[in-house]
Amino acid sequence: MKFKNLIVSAIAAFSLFSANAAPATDKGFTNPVIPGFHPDPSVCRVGDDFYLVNSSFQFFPGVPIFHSKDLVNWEQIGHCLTRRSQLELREAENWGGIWAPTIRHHNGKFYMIVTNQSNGGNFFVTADRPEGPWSDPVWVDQDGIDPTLFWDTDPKTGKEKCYYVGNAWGGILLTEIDINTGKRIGERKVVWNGTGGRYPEGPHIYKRDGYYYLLIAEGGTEFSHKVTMARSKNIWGPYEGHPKNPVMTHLTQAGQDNNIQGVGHADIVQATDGSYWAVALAFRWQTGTHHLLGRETFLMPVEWKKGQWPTFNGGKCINTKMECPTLPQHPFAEPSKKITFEGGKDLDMRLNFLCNPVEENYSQNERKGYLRMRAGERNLDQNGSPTFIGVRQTAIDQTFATAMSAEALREGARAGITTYMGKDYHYEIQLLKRDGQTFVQVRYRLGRMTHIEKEIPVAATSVKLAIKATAHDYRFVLDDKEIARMDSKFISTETAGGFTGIYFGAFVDGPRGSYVDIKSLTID
Ligand code: 6LW
Repeated sequence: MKFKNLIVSAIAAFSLFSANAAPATDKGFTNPVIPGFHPDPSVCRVGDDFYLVNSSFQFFPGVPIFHSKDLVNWEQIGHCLTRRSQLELREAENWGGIWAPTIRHHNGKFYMIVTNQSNGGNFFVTADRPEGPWSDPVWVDQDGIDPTLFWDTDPKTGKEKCYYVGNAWGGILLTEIDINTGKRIGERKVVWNGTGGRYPEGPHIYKRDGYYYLLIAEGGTEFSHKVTMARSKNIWGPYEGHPKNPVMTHLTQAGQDNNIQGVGHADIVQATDGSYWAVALAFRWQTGTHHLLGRETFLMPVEWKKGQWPTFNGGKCINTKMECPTLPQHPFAEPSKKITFEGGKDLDMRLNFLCNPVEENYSQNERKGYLRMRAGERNLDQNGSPTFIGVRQTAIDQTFATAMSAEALREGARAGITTYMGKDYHYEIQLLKRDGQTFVQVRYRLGRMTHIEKEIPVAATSVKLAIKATAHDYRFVLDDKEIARMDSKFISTETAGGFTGIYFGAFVDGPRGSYVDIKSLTID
Protein backbone atom coordinates (compact mmCIF):
# COMPACT_ATOMS: atom_id res chain seq x y z
CA MET A 1 0.00 0.00 0.00
CA LYS A 2 1.61 3.30 -1.09
CA PHE A 3 0.57 6.69 0.20
CA LYS A 4 1.72 9.64 -1.87
CA ASN A 5 2.97 11.44 1.21
CA LEU A 6 3.61 8.52 3.46
CA ILE A 7 6.74 6.77 2.37
CA VAL A 8 7.32 4.29 5.09
CA SER A 9 9.52 1.28 4.97
CA ALA A 10 10.25 -1.47 7.35
CA ILE A 11 13.45 -3.33 7.87
CA ALA A 12 11.08 -6.21 8.30
CA ALA A 13 10.11 -5.91 4.64
CA PHE A 14 12.85 -8.33 3.67
CA SER A 15 11.47 -10.96 6.03
CA LEU A 16 7.77 -10.95 5.31
CA PHE A 17 5.78 -11.25 8.48
CA SER A 18 5.51 -14.89 9.47
CA ALA A 19 2.78 -15.44 12.00
CA ASN A 20 5.01 -16.83 14.75
CA ALA A 21 6.25 -19.81 12.75
CA ALA A 22 5.40 -22.88 14.73
CA PRO A 23 8.29 -25.13 15.81
CA ALA A 24 9.17 -27.16 12.72
CA THR A 25 8.60 -30.78 13.50
CA ASP A 26 7.06 -33.02 10.88
CA LYS A 27 5.40 -34.73 13.81
CA GLY A 28 2.91 -32.29 15.19
CA PHE A 29 2.53 -28.54 15.40
CA THR A 30 1.33 -25.76 17.67
CA ASN A 31 -2.11 -24.19 17.38
CA PRO A 32 -3.14 -21.52 16.58
CA VAL A 33 -1.15 -21.55 13.37
CA ILE A 34 -1.96 -17.85 12.85
CA PRO A 35 -2.20 -16.30 16.32
CA GLY A 36 -3.93 -13.07 17.20
CA PHE A 37 -7.05 -11.57 15.67
CA HIS A 38 -7.30 -13.70 12.47
CA PRO A 39 -10.91 -14.95 12.35
CA ASP A 40 -13.02 -16.66 9.70
CA PRO A 41 -10.09 -18.31 7.87
CA SER A 42 -10.53 -19.51 4.28
CA VAL A 43 -7.84 -21.47 2.47
CA CYS A 44 -7.06 -22.67 -1.06
CA ARG A 45 -4.18 -24.47 -2.70
CA VAL A 46 -2.39 -23.73 -5.99
CA GLY A 47 0.20 -26.41 -6.78
CA ASP A 48 2.30 -26.83 -3.63
CA ASP A 49 1.32 -23.44 -2.19
CA PHE A 50 -1.51 -22.65 0.21
CA TYR A 51 -3.13 -19.23 0.56
CA LEU A 52 -5.33 -18.11 3.45
CA VAL A 53 -7.40 -14.98 4.15
CA ASN A 54 -9.06 -13.62 7.30
CA SER A 55 -11.74 -11.10 8.22
CA SER A 56 -10.44 -7.62 9.10
CA PHE A 57 -13.52 -5.62 10.24
CA GLN A 58 -12.79 -1.92 10.68
CA PHE A 59 -9.05 -2.16 10.05
CA PHE A 60 -7.32 -0.91 6.92
CA PRO A 61 -5.86 -2.32 4.72
CA GLY A 62 -8.36 -5.18 4.71
CA VAL A 63 -8.33 -8.98 4.35
CA PRO A 64 -4.76 -10.02 5.19
CA ILE A 65 -3.52 -12.83 2.91
CA PHE A 66 -1.02 -15.46 4.04
CA HIS A 67 1.09 -18.07 2.22
CA SER A 68 2.25 -21.49 3.40
CA LYS A 69 3.89 -24.64 2.03
CA ASP A 70 2.66 -26.85 4.88
CA LEU A 71 -0.47 -25.23 6.47
CA VAL A 72 1.48 -24.91 9.72
CA ASN A 73 3.95 -22.12 8.99
CA TRP A 74 2.47 -18.98 7.44
CA GLU A 75 3.93 -15.73 6.11
CA GLN A 76 1.83 -12.71 5.34
CA ILE A 77 2.19 -11.68 1.70
CA GLY A 78 -0.15 -8.69 1.65
CA HIS A 79 -3.77 -7.64 1.82
CA CYS A 80 -6.52 -8.09 -0.76
CA LEU A 81 -8.13 -4.68 -0.06
CA THR A 82 -5.54 -1.90 -0.12
CA ARG A 83 -7.38 1.14 -1.46
CA ARG A 84 -10.56 3.01 -0.72
CA SER A 85 -12.13 2.02 -4.06
CA GLN A 86 -12.08 -1.57 -2.74
CA LEU A 87 -12.70 -0.83 0.93
CA GLU A 88 -14.85 2.07 2.10
CA LEU A 89 -15.19 1.58 5.85
CA ARG A 90 -17.10 4.75 6.75
CA GLU A 91 -17.50 4.71 10.58
CA ALA A 92 -17.13 0.95 11.03
CA GLU A 93 -16.39 -0.38 14.51
CA ASN A 94 -15.44 -3.78 15.93
CA TRP A 95 -18.79 -5.17 14.85
CA GLY A 96 -18.69 -3.75 11.32
CA GLY A 97 -16.56 -3.57 8.21
CA ILE A 98 -15.18 -6.70 6.57
CA TRP A 99 -16.70 -10.04 7.60
CA ALA A 100 -15.76 -13.58 6.54
CA PRO A 101 -13.89 -13.77 3.22
CA THR A 102 -13.48 -16.83 1.00
CA ILE A 103 -10.44 -17.32 -1.23
CA ARG A 104 -10.57 -19.61 -4.26
CA HIS A 105 -8.40 -20.17 -7.34
CA HIS A 106 -10.05 -21.07 -10.65
CA ASN A 107 -8.82 -21.15 -14.23
CA GLY A 108 -5.59 -19.35 -13.28
CA LYS A 109 -7.23 -16.54 -11.33
CA PHE A 110 -7.59 -15.84 -7.61
CA TYR A 111 -11.02 -14.82 -6.30
CA MET A 112 -11.70 -13.34 -2.86
CA ILE A 113 -15.38 -12.85 -2.02
CA VAL A 114 -16.41 -11.06 1.17
CA THR A 115 -19.04 -8.91 2.92
CA ASN A 116 -18.55 -5.24 3.73
CA GLN A 117 -21.08 -4.86 6.52
CA SER A 118 -20.58 -1.10 6.62
CA ASN A 119 -20.82 -0.36 2.94
CA GLY A 120 -22.40 -2.24 0.10
CA GLY A 121 -22.58 -5.87 1.22
CA ASN A 122 -21.22 -8.76 -0.85
CA PHE A 123 -18.51 -8.35 -3.48
CA PHE A 124 -15.50 -10.13 -4.87
CA VAL A 125 -12.10 -9.02 -6.15
CA THR A 126 -9.77 -10.95 -8.43
CA ALA A 127 -6.03 -11.17 -8.99
CA ASP A 128 -3.56 -13.04 -11.17
CA ARG A 129 -1.10 -13.20 -8.25
CA PRO A 130 -2.02 -13.67 -4.58
CA GLU A 131 0.19 -10.74 -3.59
CA GLY A 132 -2.02 -8.66 -5.85
CA PRO A 133 -2.79 -6.16 -7.16
CA TRP A 134 -6.41 -7.15 -6.61
CA SER A 135 -9.16 -5.71 -8.79
CA ASP A 136 -11.84 -3.26 -7.85
CA PRO A 137 -15.00 -4.85 -6.43
CA VAL A 138 -17.53 -6.79 -8.50
CA TRP A 139 -20.70 -6.45 -6.43
CA VAL A 140 -23.07 -9.40 -6.08
CA ASP A 141 -26.77 -8.51 -5.88
CA GLN A 142 -27.46 -10.89 -3.02
CA ASP A 143 -27.82 -9.89 0.62
CA GLY A 144 -26.63 -11.92 3.63
CA ILE A 145 -23.12 -12.72 4.84
CA ASP A 146 -20.34 -15.31 4.56
CA PRO A 147 -20.26 -15.67 0.78
CA THR A 148 -18.32 -18.43 -0.97
CA LEU A 149 -17.87 -19.41 -4.61
CA PHE A 150 -18.08 -22.84 -6.24
CA TRP A 151 -17.62 -23.78 -9.89
CA ASP A 152 -19.28 -26.83 -11.41
CA THR A 153 -19.98 -28.30 -14.84
CA ASP A 154 -23.64 -28.78 -15.60
CA PRO A 155 -23.97 -32.52 -16.31
CA LYS A 156 -26.70 -31.89 -18.88
CA THR A 157 -25.12 -29.10 -20.90
CA GLY A 158 -21.46 -29.59 -20.06
CA LYS A 159 -21.40 -25.83 -19.43
CA GLU A 160 -19.38 -24.50 -16.50
CA LYS A 161 -21.42 -22.57 -13.94
CA CYS A 162 -20.34 -20.44 -11.00
CA TYR A 163 -22.40 -20.59 -7.82
CA TYR A 164 -22.66 -18.12 -4.95
CA VAL A 165 -23.42 -19.72 -1.58
CA GLY A 166 -23.98 -17.68 1.55
CA ASN A 167 -25.96 -17.18 4.75
CA ALA A 168 -29.26 -15.52 3.80
CA TRP A 169 -33.01 -15.87 4.43
CA GLY A 170 -32.30 -17.77 7.67
CA GLY A 171 -30.28 -20.54 6.05
CA ILE A 172 -27.71 -21.43 3.42
CA LEU A 173 -28.72 -19.88 0.11
CA LEU A 174 -27.53 -21.04 -3.33
CA THR A 175 -27.70 -19.09 -6.54
CA GLU A 176 -25.84 -19.18 -9.83
CA ILE A 177 -24.01 -15.98 -10.72
CA ASP A 178 -22.25 -14.54 -13.74
CA ILE A 179 -18.67 -14.44 -12.42
CA ASN A 180 -17.87 -11.55 -14.73
CA THR A 181 -20.63 -9.23 -13.57
CA GLY A 182 -21.77 -10.58 -10.19
CA LYS A 183 -25.33 -10.72 -11.50
CA ARG A 184 -27.54 -13.55 -10.24
CA ILE A 185 -28.72 -16.08 -12.83
CA GLY A 186 -31.96 -17.99 -12.44
CA GLU A 187 -33.45 -19.22 -9.20
CA ARG A 188 -32.08 -18.88 -5.71
CA LYS A 189 -32.96 -21.22 -2.91
CA VAL A 190 -32.14 -22.01 0.70
CA VAL A 191 -30.69 -25.50 0.25
CA TRP A 192 -29.98 -26.34 3.92
CA ASN A 193 -30.82 -24.89 7.31
CA GLY A 194 -28.22 -26.85 9.23
CA THR A 195 -29.01 -29.12 12.15
CA GLY A 196 -31.08 -26.60 14.07
CA GLY A 197 -28.23 -24.55 15.58
CA ARG A 198 -28.70 -20.82 15.42
CA TYR A 199 -26.98 -18.75 12.75
CA PRO A 200 -26.27 -21.36 10.04
CA GLU A 201 -23.42 -19.55 8.21
CA GLY A 202 -19.88 -19.79 6.87
CA PRO A 203 -20.74 -22.21 4.03
CA HIS A 204 -18.31 -23.86 1.62
CA ILE A 205 -19.08 -26.53 -1.02
CA TYR A 206 -16.72 -29.35 -2.03
CA LYS A 207 -17.44 -31.94 -4.75
CA ARG A 208 -16.20 -35.47 -4.14
CA ASP A 209 -17.15 -38.94 -5.39
CA GLY A 210 -20.29 -37.59 -7.07
CA TYR A 211 -21.48 -35.79 -3.94
CA TYR A 212 -21.74 -32.08 -3.24
CA TYR A 213 -20.56 -31.68 0.37
CA LEU A 214 -21.79 -28.58 2.17
CA LEU A 215 -19.82 -27.47 5.23
CA ILE A 216 -21.22 -24.73 7.50
CA ALA A 217 -20.92 -23.20 10.94
CA GLU A 218 -23.78 -23.14 13.43
CA GLY A 219 -24.38 -21.93 16.96
CA GLY A 220 -22.84 -18.49 16.69
CA THR A 221 -19.17 -17.67 17.01
CA GLU A 222 -19.05 -17.98 20.80
CA PHE A 223 -19.09 -21.11 22.99
CA SER A 224 -21.85 -22.93 21.09
CA HIS A 225 -19.94 -22.72 17.80
CA LYS A 226 -19.77 -25.92 15.74
CA VAL A 227 -18.95 -27.22 12.28
CA THR A 228 -21.66 -29.25 10.54
CA MET A 229 -21.89 -30.88 7.12
CA ALA A 230 -24.43 -32.27 4.68
CA ARG A 231 -24.24 -33.80 1.21
CA SER A 232 -26.37 -34.30 -1.90
CA LYS A 233 -26.01 -35.80 -5.36
CA ASN A 234 -27.59 -32.60 -6.67
CA ILE A 235 -26.17 -29.16 -5.85
CA TRP A 236 -29.72 -27.89 -5.34
CA GLY A 237 -30.36 -30.66 -2.80
CA PRO A 238 -32.00 -32.22 -0.96
CA TYR A 239 -29.08 -32.38 1.46
CA GLU A 240 -28.76 -35.10 4.07
CA GLY A 241 -26.89 -34.23 7.24
CA HIS A 242 -23.65 -35.97 8.29
CA PRO A 243 -24.66 -38.84 10.59
CA LYS A 244 -22.18 -37.60 13.17
CA ASN A 245 -22.90 -33.86 13.13
CA PRO A 246 -21.41 -31.69 14.48
CA VAL A 247 -18.15 -32.80 12.83
CA MET A 248 -16.22 -30.42 15.09
CA THR A 249 -17.16 -28.55 18.27
CA HIS A 250 -15.80 -27.81 21.74
CA LEU A 251 -19.33 -27.40 23.08
CA THR A 252 -19.24 -30.93 24.50
CA GLN A 253 -18.11 -32.34 27.86
CA ALA A 254 -14.92 -33.38 26.06
CA GLY A 255 -14.28 -29.74 25.25
CA GLN A 256 -15.45 -28.08 28.43
CA ASP A 257 -12.03 -27.77 30.07
CA ASN A 258 -10.08 -27.07 26.89
CA ASN A 259 -8.64 -23.55 26.83
CA ILE A 260 -9.52 -23.49 23.14
CA GLN A 261 -13.20 -22.62 22.73
CA GLY A 262 -15.68 -21.57 20.05
CA VAL A 263 -14.24 -23.79 17.30
CA GLY A 264 -16.12 -23.20 14.05
CA HIS A 265 -16.17 -21.44 10.70
CA ALA A 266 -13.97 -23.99 8.93
CA ASP A 267 -12.67 -24.50 5.41
CA ILE A 268 -11.22 -27.75 4.00
CA VAL A 269 -8.26 -28.09 1.63
CA GLN A 270 -6.54 -31.11 0.10
CA ALA A 271 -2.75 -31.23 -0.03
CA THR A 272 -0.79 -32.59 -3.00
CA ASP A 273 -0.13 -35.81 -1.03
CA GLY A 274 -3.90 -36.44 -0.95
CA SER A 275 -4.29 -35.58 2.73
CA TYR A 276 -7.12 -33.31 3.82
CA TRP A 277 -6.87 -30.51 6.37
CA ALA A 278 -9.26 -27.94 7.83
CA VAL A 279 -8.62 -24.47 9.15
CA ALA A 280 -11.12 -22.97 11.57
CA LEU A 281 -11.47 -20.12 13.99
CA ALA A 282 -11.41 -20.50 17.76
CA PHE A 283 -10.45 -18.41 20.76
CA ARG A 284 -8.22 -19.10 23.77
CA TRP A 285 -9.35 -18.37 27.30
CA GLN A 286 -6.55 -16.45 29.04
CA THR A 287 -7.97 -15.01 32.25
CA GLY A 288 -11.00 -16.78 33.66
CA THR A 289 -13.44 -17.17 30.83
CA HIS A 290 -12.16 -14.10 29.02
CA HIS A 291 -10.17 -13.87 25.81
CA LEU A 292 -8.43 -10.86 24.29
CA LEU A 293 -6.53 -11.98 21.22
CA GLY A 294 -9.75 -12.38 19.27
CA ARG A 295 -10.65 -15.41 17.23
CA GLU A 296 -7.48 -16.99 15.83
CA THR A 297 -6.75 -19.44 12.99
CA PHE A 298 -6.37 -23.10 13.98
CA LEU A 299 -5.47 -26.19 11.91
CA MET A 300 -6.61 -29.79 12.16
CA PRO A 301 -6.26 -32.96 10.08
CA VAL A 302 -9.32 -34.35 8.29
CA GLU A 303 -9.72 -38.01 7.36
CA TRP A 304 -11.83 -38.29 4.22
CA LYS A 305 -11.98 -41.69 2.62
CA LYS A 306 -13.42 -42.24 -0.86
CA GLY A 307 -17.21 -42.26 -0.82
CA GLN A 308 -17.31 -41.68 2.93
CA TRP A 309 -18.07 -38.75 5.20
CA PRO A 310 -15.06 -36.80 6.50
CA THR A 311 -13.89 -36.98 10.10
CA PHE A 312 -12.25 -33.93 11.70
CA ASN A 313 -9.23 -34.55 13.95
CA GLY A 314 -10.30 -38.15 14.51
CA GLY A 315 -13.54 -36.91 16.07
CA LYS A 316 -11.65 -35.31 18.96
CA CYS A 317 -11.27 -31.75 20.21
CA ILE A 318 -8.25 -29.83 18.92
CA ASN A 319 -5.40 -28.78 21.16
CA THR A 320 -2.59 -26.27 21.38
CA LYS A 321 -0.11 -29.12 20.96
CA MET A 322 -1.27 -31.18 17.98
CA GLU A 323 0.39 -34.61 17.88
CA CYS A 324 -0.13 -35.70 14.31
CA PRO A 325 2.04 -36.11 11.21
CA THR A 326 2.16 -32.94 9.15
CA LEU A 327 3.19 -32.08 5.63
CA PRO A 328 6.97 -31.54 5.31
CA GLN A 329 7.43 -28.30 7.19
CA HIS A 330 8.89 -25.12 5.73
CA PRO A 331 9.23 -22.55 8.52
CA PHE A 332 9.66 -18.92 7.59
CA ALA A 333 11.97 -16.38 9.21
CA GLU A 334 10.62 -15.08 12.52
CA PRO A 335 8.96 -11.68 12.05
CA SER A 336 11.23 -8.75 12.82
CA LYS A 337 10.65 -7.64 16.40
CA LYS A 338 11.36 -4.06 15.47
CA ILE A 339 9.43 -2.11 12.85
CA THR A 340 11.44 0.92 11.77
CA PHE A 341 10.56 3.69 9.35
CA GLU A 342 13.31 4.31 6.86
CA GLY A 343 13.44 4.94 3.16
CA GLY A 344 10.53 4.56 0.88
CA LYS A 345 8.92 1.13 0.78
CA ASP A 346 5.49 -0.34 1.46
CA LEU A 347 4.26 -0.28 5.00
CA ASP A 348 5.14 -3.26 7.17
CA MET A 349 2.24 -5.68 6.61
CA ARG A 350 1.54 -5.97 10.31
CA LEU A 351 0.62 -2.29 10.58
CA ASN A 352 -3.03 -1.28 10.21
CA PHE A 353 -5.08 1.88 10.52
CA LEU A 354 -8.56 2.34 11.99
CA CYS A 355 -10.95 2.74 9.06
CA ASN A 356 -9.72 4.63 5.98
CA PRO A 357 -6.70 6.66 7.21
CA VAL A 358 -6.41 10.43 6.78
CA GLU A 359 -3.28 10.16 4.68
CA GLU A 360 -1.93 13.65 5.37
CA ASN A 361 -1.67 12.75 9.08
CA TYR A 362 1.12 10.25 8.40
CA SER A 363 4.42 11.19 6.80
CA GLN A 364 8.01 10.08 6.72
CA ASN A 365 9.21 12.82 4.44
CA GLU A 366 9.47 15.39 7.19
CA ARG A 367 12.03 13.74 9.46
CA LYS A 368 14.36 11.10 8.06
CA GLY A 369 14.06 7.78 9.85
CA TYR A 370 10.86 8.71 11.64
CA LEU A 371 7.15 8.30 11.08
CA ARG A 372 5.50 11.65 11.81
CA MET A 373 1.92 11.26 13.02
CA ARG A 374 -0.24 14.38 13.13
CA ALA A 375 -3.30 14.90 15.34
CA GLY A 376 -6.50 14.75 13.30
CA GLU A 377 -10.18 15.39 13.87
CA ARG A 378 -10.85 12.19 15.83
CA ASN A 379 -9.47 10.57 18.97
CA LEU A 380 -9.34 6.97 20.22
CA ASP A 381 -12.73 7.34 21.97
CA GLN A 382 -14.48 8.03 18.66
CA ASN A 383 -15.45 6.20 15.47
CA GLY A 384 -13.80 6.88 12.17
CA SER A 385 -10.07 7.22 11.78
CA PRO A 386 -8.13 8.77 14.67
CA THR A 387 -4.39 9.06 14.02
CA PHE A 388 -3.45 5.51 15.00
CA ILE A 389 -1.15 2.85 13.62
CA GLY A 390 -1.21 -0.59 15.18
CA VAL A 391 -0.43 -4.29 15.11
CA ARG A 392 -2.44 -7.26 16.39
CA GLN A 393 -1.42 -8.64 19.76
CA THR A 394 -0.31 -12.14 18.69
CA ALA A 395 0.76 -13.69 21.99
CA ILE A 396 -0.79 -13.64 25.45
CA ASP A 397 2.59 -12.61 26.89
CA GLN A 398 3.92 -9.86 24.67
CA THR A 399 5.44 -6.38 25.02
CA PHE A 400 4.83 -3.40 22.75
CA ALA A 401 7.20 -0.45 23.03
CA THR A 402 8.31 2.79 21.44
CA ALA A 403 10.03 6.08 22.26
CA MET A 404 8.18 9.37 21.93
CA SER A 405 8.95 13.06 22.27
CA ALA A 406 6.42 15.64 23.50
CA GLU A 407 8.20 18.55 21.87
CA ALA A 408 5.57 19.06 19.19
CA LEU A 409 2.51 18.44 21.34
CA ARG A 410 0.35 21.50 21.92
CA GLU A 411 -1.53 22.17 25.15
CA GLY A 412 -4.05 19.36 25.68
CA ALA A 413 -2.67 17.07 22.96
CA ARG A 414 -2.04 13.43 23.81
CA ALA A 415 0.35 10.92 22.25
CA GLY A 416 1.16 7.43 23.40
CA ILE A 417 0.57 3.72 22.95
CA THR A 418 -2.63 1.82 23.56
CA THR A 419 -4.15 -1.63 23.97
CA TYR A 420 -7.22 -1.22 21.79
CA MET A 421 -10.30 -3.48 21.67
CA GLY A 422 -12.60 -0.77 20.41
CA LYS A 423 -13.35 2.93 20.78
CA ASP A 424 -15.00 2.29 24.17
CA TYR A 425 -12.51 -0.26 25.49
CA HIS A 426 -8.84 0.67 25.57
CA TYR A 427 -5.97 1.41 27.95
CA GLU A 428 -3.11 3.76 27.13
CA ILE A 429 0.12 5.18 28.47
CA GLN A 430 0.43 8.66 27.01
CA LEU A 431 2.28 11.97 27.01
CA LEU A 432 0.20 15.06 27.72
CA LYS A 433 1.02 18.74 28.06
CA ARG A 434 -0.84 20.87 30.63
CA ASP A 435 0.01 24.41 31.70
CA GLY A 436 3.37 24.02 30.01
CA GLN A 437 4.25 20.89 32.04
CA THR A 438 4.62 17.49 30.38
CA PHE A 439 3.07 14.49 32.09
CA VAL A 440 2.97 10.76 31.46
CA GLN A 441 -0.46 9.35 32.19
CA VAL A 442 -1.95 5.86 32.31
CA ARG A 443 -5.57 6.21 31.23
CA TYR A 444 -8.45 3.88 30.58
CA ARG A 445 -11.74 4.08 28.75
CA LEU A 446 -14.30 1.43 29.66
CA GLY A 447 -17.71 2.10 28.14
CA ARG A 448 -18.65 5.59 29.20
CA MET A 449 -16.03 5.62 31.98
CA THR A 450 -12.71 7.29 31.39
CA HIS A 451 -10.15 7.60 34.16
CA ILE A 452 -6.56 8.69 34.69
CA GLU A 453 -5.10 5.81 36.68
CA LYS A 454 -1.67 7.40 37.13
CA GLU A 455 -0.04 10.74 36.29
CA ILE A 456 3.67 11.52 36.59
CA PRO A 457 5.27 14.86 35.64
CA VAL A 458 8.31 14.32 33.42
CA ALA A 459 11.18 16.70 32.77
CA ALA A 460 12.60 15.01 29.71
CA THR A 461 10.65 15.55 26.51
CA SER A 462 11.56 12.16 25.07
CA VAL A 463 10.46 9.07 26.97
CA LYS A 464 10.38 5.30 26.44
CA LEU A 465 6.88 3.85 26.71
CA ALA A 466 6.01 0.14 26.88
CA ILE A 467 2.97 -2.02 27.52
CA LYS A 468 3.67 -5.52 28.83
CA ALA A 469 0.81 -7.96 28.31
CA THR A 470 0.32 -10.97 30.55
CA ALA A 471 -2.63 -13.35 30.76
CA HIS A 472 -4.26 -11.38 33.56
CA ASP A 473 -3.11 -7.78 33.16
CA TYR A 474 -1.41 -5.09 31.14
CA ARG A 475 1.59 -3.42 32.77
CA PHE A 476 2.49 0.15 31.83
CA VAL A 477 6.17 1.02 31.78
CA LEU A 478 7.83 4.44 31.63
CA ASP A 479 11.59 4.50 30.95
CA ASP A 480 11.87 0.80 31.97
CA LYS A 481 9.96 1.33 35.24
CA GLU A 482 6.45 -0.13 35.71
CA ILE A 483 4.08 2.62 36.86
CA ALA A 484 0.65 0.94 36.66
CA ARG A 485 -1.23 -2.29 35.97
CA MET A 486 -4.75 -2.91 34.70
CA ASP A 487 -6.78 -6.11 34.51
CA SER A 488 -6.99 -7.52 31.02
CA LYS A 489 -10.50 -8.88 31.51
CA PHE A 490 -12.06 -5.39 31.42
CA ILE A 491 -11.12 -5.02 27.74
CA SER A 492 -11.74 -8.64 26.74
CA THR A 493 -14.17 -9.62 24.01
CA GLU A 494 -16.54 -10.93 26.69
CA THR A 495 -16.58 -7.43 28.26
CA ALA A 496 -16.29 -5.24 25.18
CA GLY A 497 -18.22 -7.36 22.69
CA GLY A 498 -17.38 -7.23 19.04
CA PHE A 499 -15.62 -9.62 16.71
CA THR A 500 -12.05 -8.32 16.79
CA GLY A 501 -9.05 -8.71 19.10
CA ILE A 502 -6.54 -6.47 20.88
CA TYR A 503 -4.38 -4.17 18.79
CA PHE A 504 -1.29 -2.52 20.20
CA GLY A 505 -1.04 0.90 18.61
CA ALA A 506 0.61 4.32 18.64
CA PHE A 507 -1.66 7.36 18.50
CA VAL A 508 -1.80 11.13 18.73
CA ASP A 509 -4.80 13.41 19.15
CA GLY A 510 -5.60 16.96 20.21
CA PRO A 511 -5.25 20.46 18.79
CA ARG A 512 -4.31 20.67 15.12
CA GLY A 513 -0.61 21.18 14.58
CA SER A 514 0.30 18.65 17.27
CA TYR A 515 2.40 15.76 16.09
CA VAL A 516 4.66 13.02 17.34
CA ASP A 517 7.64 11.38 15.64
CA ILE A 518 8.13 7.63 15.98
CA LYS A 519 11.45 5.99 15.23
CA SER A 520 10.38 2.39 15.81
CA LEU A 521 7.74 0.10 17.20
CA THR A 522 8.92 -3.03 18.99
CA ILE A 523 6.79 -6.13 19.42
CA ASP A 524 8.33 -8.89 21.47
C1 6LW B 1 -18.96 -14.01 10.33
C2 6LW B 1 -19.93 -15.07 10.72
C3 6LW B 1 -19.88 -14.97 12.20
O1 6LW B 1 -19.32 -13.40 9.14
O2 6LW B 1 -19.32 -13.82 12.60
O3 6LW B 1 -20.53 -15.55 14.25
C4 6LW B 1 -19.08 -13.02 11.47
N1 6LW B 1 -20.32 -15.83 12.97
O4 6LW B 1 -19.58 -16.35 10.25
C5 6LW B 1 -17.85 -12.19 11.67
O5 6LW B 1 -16.77 -12.96 12.05
